[in-house]
Order: sequence, then C-alpha cells, then structure tokens
Amino acid sequence: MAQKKGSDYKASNIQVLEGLEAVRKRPSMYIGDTGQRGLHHLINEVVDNSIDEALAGHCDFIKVIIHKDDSITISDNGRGIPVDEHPKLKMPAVEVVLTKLHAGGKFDKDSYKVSGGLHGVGVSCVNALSSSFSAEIHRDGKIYIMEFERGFTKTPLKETGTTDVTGTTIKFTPDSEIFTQTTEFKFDIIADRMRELAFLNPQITIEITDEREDEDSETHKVEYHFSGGVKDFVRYLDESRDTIMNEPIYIEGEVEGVPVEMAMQYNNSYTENVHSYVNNINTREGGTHISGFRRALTRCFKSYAEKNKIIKANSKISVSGEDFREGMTCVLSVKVAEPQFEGQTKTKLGNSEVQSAVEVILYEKLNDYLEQNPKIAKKILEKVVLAAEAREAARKARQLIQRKSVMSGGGLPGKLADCSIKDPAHSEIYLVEGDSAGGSAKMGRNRSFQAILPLRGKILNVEKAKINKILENKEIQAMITALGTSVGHEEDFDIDKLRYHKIIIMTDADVDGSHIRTLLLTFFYRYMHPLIENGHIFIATPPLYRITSTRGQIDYAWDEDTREKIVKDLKKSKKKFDVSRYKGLGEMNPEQLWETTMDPETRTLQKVTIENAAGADKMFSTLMGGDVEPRREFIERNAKYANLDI
Ligand code: 0RA
Repeated sequence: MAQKKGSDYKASNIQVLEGLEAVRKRPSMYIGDTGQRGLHHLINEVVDNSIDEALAGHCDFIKVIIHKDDSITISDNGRGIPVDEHPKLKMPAVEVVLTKLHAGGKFDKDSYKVSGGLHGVGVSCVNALSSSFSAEIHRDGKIYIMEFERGFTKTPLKETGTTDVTGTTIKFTPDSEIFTQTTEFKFDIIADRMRELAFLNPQITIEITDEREDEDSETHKVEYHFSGGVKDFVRYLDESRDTIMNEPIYIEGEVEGVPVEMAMQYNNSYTENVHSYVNNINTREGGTHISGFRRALTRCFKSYAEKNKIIKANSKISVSGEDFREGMTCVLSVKVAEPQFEGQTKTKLGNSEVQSAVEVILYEKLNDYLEQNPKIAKKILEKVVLAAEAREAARKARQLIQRKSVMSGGGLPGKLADCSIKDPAHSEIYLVEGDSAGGSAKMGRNRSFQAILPLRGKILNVEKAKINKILENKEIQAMITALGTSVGHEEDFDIDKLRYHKIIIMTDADVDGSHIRTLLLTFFYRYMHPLIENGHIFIATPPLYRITSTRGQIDYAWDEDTREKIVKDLKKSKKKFDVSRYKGLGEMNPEQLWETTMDPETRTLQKVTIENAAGADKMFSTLMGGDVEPRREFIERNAKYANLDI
C-alpha cells in the first residue's frame, strides 16, 4: 500500500461540505440510528481516524477509556490533528475537522488513502451529538486544547503547554437528548470491534479501560495486539473447534496497488465461516474480493485434485464451489484506495479490478502451498469429497420434505396452527417451547395474523451435525415447511417464499429456555442466514413476575428493579399484594400470555441483529461447539449479560 505523504498535508487539503445542525436534526441519517448501535458508532468514528493515522504509518497505540459516567476518551500517538490556519476559512484546521461535516482529508484521494467507518462521516458528527466534547492535541512540541458543547465552540483553540510527544486525545459525552434510548456503553460491543481492528492491523496495540468495573475485574483493562494479524484472527475464531491442520494457511501479496491478506484453516465443523474486510470494514454482503477468493480456491483445488488423481474424472460425485468451503474458517482483508460499496447495507464491494487482484495472488500462492504440503492437501480434499456427498444427500432430503408436505394436503406441518390471512408482510409465527405453552399461545393469539408452531423438547445442535442429518430432524423439518423458504445456501434458500415476516422465538425465561433459544438462533444463523440479515427474527420477552393486588389490579415486571418499584408503591399505598414468579410460559393463562407477550400493542420484541459477524461466529461456535472448557469460560464471563448480544 502506498504511504500517505504526511508532510505535504496542508490545511487547504481539507474540504468543507456542510454544517453540523443537520446532524443534530437528523442524526440517523449520519450514524444509522440513535439506539445502542448508533451510540457505539460514535466510538468507531473516532477510532477510525486513529486507525487512518496508523495506516499512514504514524500511529501504533490507541487507548479507549469508558469513564464511570459513560463518557469516552480515545487517545492515539499519531501526528495530532493539524492546527495551522485553513487559508479559505481562516480558522485552525482542527476546528474545521471538528466542526465541518465531511472535513478531514478523506475526500482527497492523494493525501488520504484508506479510511474506515460504516458511514465515514467524520469526528465532527461525534462532536455534534455530544453534550460535551474536547480535543487535546500534542503537535510540534506544543499542547493545544479546544472544547465544544453540542457542536458549538465553548473554548476556542488555545495553547496550554509544551510536550515532547505527538498525538490526539478526544473526550466526549454522548448527548442524552439525542440518545434517548440508552447512553450506556457495553464493554463487549466495544471490545469485539477493537479486537477485530487489532487483528486486522497487526502494527497497532489497542487498550480498553472500563472505569465502571473494579480494578481487579477481568474487564477493567484489556490490551489487544496480534502480531500474527489475520492468522491470529483465524486461530481465535477456531479456538473451540477441532482443526484438521496445525496452522492456518497464510497468504499475502499486492497486485495493482491492492494489498491482499488472507488466512484460512479447515476444521471439523460443517459450516462456512468466511469473514471479509475492505479497509477494516466487514463486507458482510461480499463483493468482488469474495468472488476472486472463491474462484481462486475452486480453481486451485480442482486442478490439484485432477492432477493428483484425488477426484477421478469419471467419479459420480460432482464437487461444487461450496464444498471447498465447508468447515472452513477464513479471514480475507484487502485495502482499496477508492472503494465502491454497494448493496442493501452498503457492505458489498463493487470495484471490479479487485476480483482479479485477489484471484491472481491467492491462486498462485495457494498452488505453492498445496504443492509443498501434499499431506494437508489430501486431507482437505478428502473432506471436500465428504462435503459433496453430504450436499447430495441434503438435496434428496430437501426434496423429500417438499414432497411430504405436498402429500399431506395443504402441505403444512400438523402441529402448526396457521393464521388466516395469507399476506406474509402482515403475518407472524411464534415458535413456542413445549406443547403446553403452545396450547396457551394457540388460545391466546389473534388467529387472523398469528400462527403458532409448538416445538417439542430440544432441537438438534446444528453446530455438531451434518446438513443431511439436520434435515432428518422432525422439529427442523416442521420449521422449514412452515416458513416456506427451504434451507441452505443461496441457490437453495428462497426468501421470497417466506410465509411470515416476523418469526418470533418464545421460550421460558430459564436455563432450558435460553438453551433452546440459542439452538434455534444457531440454526437460523448457519442455515437461514438471510432471515437474520433481513431482520425477520425476533425474541419474545415474557415477564418474570406477576404482582396481584386488591381490586384485581395486576402488574407485570420484566426485571428485579421494576418488581421492587411496584412493590414499594403498593406498600406505600398500603395495599395488599401477592408477587409470583413465572417459571415458565405454561404457567400463564392464554389471556395473560396475550396481554404480556403477544399483543402487538403492549409486547416488547427484541429484534435479532448481528452487529459483528466474527463475534457472532465465535459466540455460536463456543456456545454450541464440542469443547467444554471454552464454553464454560464463555458462559461465566457473559453470565451478567442476560441476553445474547448478537
Ligand atoms: C486531518 C489531517 C491529518 C490528521 C488528522 C486529521 C487526524 C485526526 C484525528 C482524529 C483522532 N486522531 C487523529 N489524528 C489525526 C493529517 C495530519 C498531518 O498531515 O500532519
């Protein structure tokens, strides 16, 4: 990658596009939303600027501090934001960077090559959305500070002392007028992203301090530095999987100004875990770099297999591209000077030149690897053949499910209580744990638009089973038939056939319930991924307590705090009351279930989203994988987060 010409950078390179009021008026336009996701995006936006400094070769240390009051400090040892006067605007460059939208050399491709950030809106947005914001700059032997409130200058740039280091420290408090849902930062969300950035940029070290935690707590201070880069990333992702090789394959190279880095490893799972990045952004919709990767992989293995007569020319099994990726964990990272992002979520790379760059580098070096490691090559190809066979068996199983459903009349599973309207956009299906809760749900529902599918006992752990075995499972078959989309990869799965746009998982609020929920989520994540990607999966939230008081007043509480508050109020008004804890859904009568958990007017549904694909992969493989020890550690560490943070 070409280095940024740091010393040539002048304040005049900074372009100005728009003012900050617009950001406060319509924050979602700039940071996506003003919920938990948008809140955490503020941190990413600032850190991305430090990462840009690192990519330009001027910074190797970034420090993030979560303060007790949920304000954030981010420091780096980069060059420091320039303070010289902007010739046109007649104000210090730093003021331009912090108060003008889209300022920062990012739009000038000569001086700023790579930048991250989902929206890439710049630090000025963070300033606009913070009730207080300050920047301390160490540059040219001097210390400067500047302070703001809601984007307005409170303290103009001033020199406060001398220094022998360089760098930028930004401190901000998210504005609670903007972030009305929550201003509480989640350590895990921040840690997942910082860890990811550290894997993708081996030259840097990122330290996180959470001052809300005791000093002896495991999450008070963590430091991420991975000299092995994407290779370390792949090892990390596969920590709780059994791998079939000692070390990931690692390839790096550069063609036509596109640096490519890739690590991959095969394990004994049956799913494909390919994570791709462009300029540190997770390209979950794939794109040209992924096409290049797939083509190189398929061509390479096919020609090796033919040359070494591993797959015979007259063999009955036909191996397809996806068979080469079953049980593979891979991280592909490319840097592109002017990335074009396409697709629904703007996470699909469009630059056509990148496909050939990736393909050329990977094809050549993977070939070398296979020639030099014939034992591993043979092991991989044996696995590929098994994958092809399982895929063929799965195809037959899928046809059987379809045929069975056609033969049984309407084609729907017997246990399904369907809704009467047929418009998927207005229909919902509740997947309910157990027959008794299923019974209550059937009686309590609004049958015009709510369908109920009771699931008996535990569904299969798909993390440990082959696709053809998964399709033999009765509960899974019922689900597939009810949903109508079929199951599996792009060619097999058809989201247009989805019969309900809301799929709601309703399980008990106990250990078994959360286990079943995780099993279902794992299944959707691995085999019906677009359902999660398109926001069709929800989790119902039944209450934990019912408080009955005189004159038949009933209150519900979803957590301890609310229960205590209700009890306190009742005591104050000297009413008699009775608190009961719901152990399971089955304890609620149909009316109660409707009122608390199913009535769209009053229920709360949690939409299942994936903030961080690598984090989700790691979570599912750890929770559902074979190794007990990492699972125990993971659950212990995450016990305090009641819900899965995916
Ligand atoms: C504009 C231009 C240059 C650096 C930065 C902004 C910059 C911004 C942030 C935000 C956090 N840390 C940062 N570090 C740098 C180029 C500076 C130069 O050419 O000397």
